[in-house]
Amino acid sequence: MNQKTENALNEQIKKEEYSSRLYLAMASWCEANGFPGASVFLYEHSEEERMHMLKMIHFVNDRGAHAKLLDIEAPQLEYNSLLEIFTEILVHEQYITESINNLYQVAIDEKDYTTANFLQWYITEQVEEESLFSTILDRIKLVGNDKAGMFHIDKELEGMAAGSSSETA
Ligand code: OFO
Repeated sequence: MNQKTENALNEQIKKEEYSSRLYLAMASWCEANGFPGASVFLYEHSEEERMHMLKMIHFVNDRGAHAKLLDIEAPQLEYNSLLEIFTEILVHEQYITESINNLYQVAIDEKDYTTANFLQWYITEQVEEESLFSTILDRIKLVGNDKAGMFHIDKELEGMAAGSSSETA
C-alpha cells in the first residue's frame, strides 16, 4: 500500500474512533437523563463503531503498513433532547459516508483495488446506518413533545439494540 492510501486510511480510523466516542458520550448523557433505552442502543452503537475502527486497523497492518492512532477532539458532552442527539447522529453519519466515498476514490486513483474492495463493506454499512438513523429521527419528530410517545420510543430503541447485537460483523 502506498503512503497516500495509508495516510487516508489512518484518517478514517481516526473518524471511526471519534464516532465511537461521540456515541459513547451520547449514551452516557441518555443514561444520566432518563432515557435508559436510548442509552443501551447508543452504548451498543459505540461498540459497533469501535469494531469499524478495529477492522480497519487490522486491514492496514495486514497489508504491511502501520495503523496509527491520531489525536481526536473531545465530543460534545451535553445535549437537550433525543431529537438533538439523533439529528446530530444523522448529520455525522452523512459526513462519514462522504468520507468513506472520498477514501474509496483515493484507493481507485492509486489503483489499490484491494483497498477499494475492502471499503465496499463500509459503503454498504453506511447505506444501512443512514437509513436506520433517518427512520429513528422520523419517529422522534412524529411524537414531538408527547411524553408517552417519547417513553415508547425509548423502549423501542432498547429493543433495537437487543435485536442488532447479533448482526454486527
Ligand atoms: Fe456509523 O459508521 Fe462507522 O463506518
